Amino acid sequence: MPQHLPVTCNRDCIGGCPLIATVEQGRITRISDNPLGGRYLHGCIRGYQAMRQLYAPDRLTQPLLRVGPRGSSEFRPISWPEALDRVADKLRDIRERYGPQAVLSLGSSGSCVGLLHNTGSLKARFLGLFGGYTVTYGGYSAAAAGFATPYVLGNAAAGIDPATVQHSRLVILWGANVSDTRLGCEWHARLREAKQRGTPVIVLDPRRTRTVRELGTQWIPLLPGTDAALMLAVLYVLIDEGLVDRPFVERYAHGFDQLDQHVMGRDGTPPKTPAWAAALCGTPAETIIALARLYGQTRPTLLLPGLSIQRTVGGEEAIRLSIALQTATGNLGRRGGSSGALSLNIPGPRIGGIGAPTPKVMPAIPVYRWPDAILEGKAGGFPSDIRAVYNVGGNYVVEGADVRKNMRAFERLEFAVCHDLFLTPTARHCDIVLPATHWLERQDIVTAQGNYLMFSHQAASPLADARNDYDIFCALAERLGFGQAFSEGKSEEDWLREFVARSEVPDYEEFKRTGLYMGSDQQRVGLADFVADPQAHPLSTPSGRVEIASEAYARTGFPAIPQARLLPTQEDYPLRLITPKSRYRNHSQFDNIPWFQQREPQRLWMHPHDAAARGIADGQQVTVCSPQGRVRIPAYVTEDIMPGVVCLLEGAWPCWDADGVDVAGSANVLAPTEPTMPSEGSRTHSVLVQVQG
Ligand SMILES: Nc1nc2c(c(=O)[nH]1)N[C@H]1C(S)=C(S)[C@@H](COP(=O)(O)OP(=O)(O)OC[C@H]3O[C@@H](n4cnc5c(=O)[nH]c(N)nc54)[C@H](O)[C@@H]3O)O[C@H]1N2
Ligand SMILES: Nc1nc2c(c(=O)[nH]1)N[C@H]1C(S)=C(S)[C@@H](COP(=O)(O)OP(=O)(O)OC[C@H]3O[C@@H](n4cnc5c(=O)[nH]c(N)nc54)[C@H](O)[C@@H]3O)O[C@H]1N2
Ligand SMILES: [Mo]
Repeated sequence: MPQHLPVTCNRDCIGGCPLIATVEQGRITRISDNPLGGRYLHGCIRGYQAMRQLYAPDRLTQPLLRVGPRGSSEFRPISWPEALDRVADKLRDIRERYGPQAVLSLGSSGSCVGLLHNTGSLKARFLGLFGGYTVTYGGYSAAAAGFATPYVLGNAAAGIDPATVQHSRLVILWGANVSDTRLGCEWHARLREAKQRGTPVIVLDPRRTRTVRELGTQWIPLLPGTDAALMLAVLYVLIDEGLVDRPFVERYAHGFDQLDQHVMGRDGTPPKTPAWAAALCGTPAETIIALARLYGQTRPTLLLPGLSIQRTVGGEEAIRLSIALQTATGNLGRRGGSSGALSLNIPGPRIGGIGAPTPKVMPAIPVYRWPDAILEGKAGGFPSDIRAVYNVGGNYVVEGADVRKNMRAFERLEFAVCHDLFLTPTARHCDIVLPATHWLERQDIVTAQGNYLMFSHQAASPLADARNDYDIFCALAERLGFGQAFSEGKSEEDWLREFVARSEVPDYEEFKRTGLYMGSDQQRVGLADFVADPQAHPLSTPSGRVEIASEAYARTGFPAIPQARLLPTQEDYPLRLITPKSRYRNHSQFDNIPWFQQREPQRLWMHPHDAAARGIADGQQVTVCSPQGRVRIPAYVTEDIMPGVVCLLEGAWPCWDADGVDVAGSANVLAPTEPTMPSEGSRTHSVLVQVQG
């Protein structure tokens, strides 16, 4: 008899999905939607096909010790006791000689939505009890938004439940490609329904994406990194045509006048007219005017920014402006509207989790600059000199900007250890690689981008000698003398029961049986209480209101009001490269699995004008160059991308030819580690390149 077990991906698509694994004779034969998820909660290809990752022939089965140069695949298998002894000894030795801050913690997104099997919190717990470490801050995903948003909205939860789209009369997907990137398991079905209902869904993206085709009613192309300029021009039309909701602005916003002056050019800068923006964004002025009019005349409007618009140079300002737009149009805190902040910040049901202590020694570096921190250390202004890396749930040699620099940084280390399922390029740069289990091989509770929780059963036995990250850390903690503090003597099941005991979930067994717990309110709107009564529920900003102008932000050295900060192209590098997500990968995951790789071969998207100017034909091999490196791959000549922009989906594992050119199409070979400021965040959609046939 086949068994049907509720499971949920524990990976970084910003939210899990309720799924069912069918197990026949000890083998998972199918993964499909959990029917309790109803019409709206669906999985995607990476979940339905997760068996291909689970049963991949290149899964790591034993601990490995490096015997060749860093980056080579020369390892020899060693036993678990030997591997654990070596790691514990080396960590102890480094702590004694240099102090705990010499260990840099890397990775976390591998399994990042599980409450127990969480590559971020387990590592933080372990290294915290170890006595400290150098931590990274900011995150690759949303450093600029994470930095800028509190200046505007304080620490309020500003997201919305996806079900509130039912009430929207206009949807603007500003750089969000939910058909491929999901951002939670519900958006796709909710937006498809909105489109079917006749709600206009406008997508602003340099590419005609699957989202444009499946969910959109209009595609507005714009040059990457120019969102702030286009937003300013939308504001210009709103102000000029009297479409700003003045009573709303008076009541809820602080400093709108200053932005008004800037937009209208009364502060000595040019007016931010649609024609002004058209020249910068490559979007016709009439299109901007029509967008602004429709937006200004339609309530409620949902503006959903993608994370992409803030992984650009000046991305901080794009997010500040999207909040300003939703405030100016009176859509913030209203059902069917949104705050314009990244939608991700609305808490799910209350539940416990495995905590991590904050050690006394914990200097912090911006994650985007981790290779610089290793290479430059204190002499370069970083807070520590790093000698070792502990990597769990990350493949940062590939995912961090500037792959060559990342490799140089690893070469500088005395010691590097990682847990992973595969011998990734990062694992190849480590001294010891410990084989970790897949999420289908352990049970956990998984959080989501919505008011629900999922229980994920163990549906397969751990492969060969692979171990749970939790068990690996328990064994190491034991050797380092803090075993009891790490595990508290608890098993996996003990932890999960305890999390539920600290939750609003009424019945552990029932939750485990169904795999899904739905919070009672699925129509939550962040900031609704503030909008209902701003005196009783002020924001935690200095003014208690939405800070369109922020004096505190001005102290970071950037203007108090959001302004467009554009990256000019350079003569040698006239094309703008964007590096978005592939539908068939999670960052670098699945790139080693042929079934996924074949579905979307790495190609350089290029507009016919740019191709013709260089004598490039579709399918032809091209070389993409930046100051950081060179990539050689086939061109994909298509009108689905704007002229002046090229696109290489992120996540391919690099593969070098004899001249040091990457022939796999690994986007970060081309990206610099110079961050966007003041957040020091990633800017991997602001890369300048040249392309040659
Ligand atoms: N399939 C898949 N889904 C994922 C992930 C994955 O690896 N694979 N990763 C998850 C994670 S960790 C994150 S952080 C999110 C990331 O979510 P996002 O950052 O939103 O995803 P991206 O694919 O980088 O970009 C989304 C869209 O923005 C467009 N774009 C690029 N630059 C610009 C710009 O300057 N302006 C505008 N308007 N559009 C621009 C791209 O063409 C793309 O279609 O996705 C999550 N979902
Ligand atoms: N050019 C460019 N670069 C980018 C981005 C971009 O858009 N463009 N996106 C950025 C973003 S938003 C992010 S979040 C980062 C993500 O960067 P990474 O965190 O490096 O992402 P992954 O490639 O998914 O790496 C996760 C690793 O964890 C392993 N893993 C999975 N599950 C487990 C587990 O349970 N235990 C252990 N021990 N390991 C596990 C996987 O095999 C994989 O090697 O990349 C960033 N890099
Ligand atoms: Mo991310």
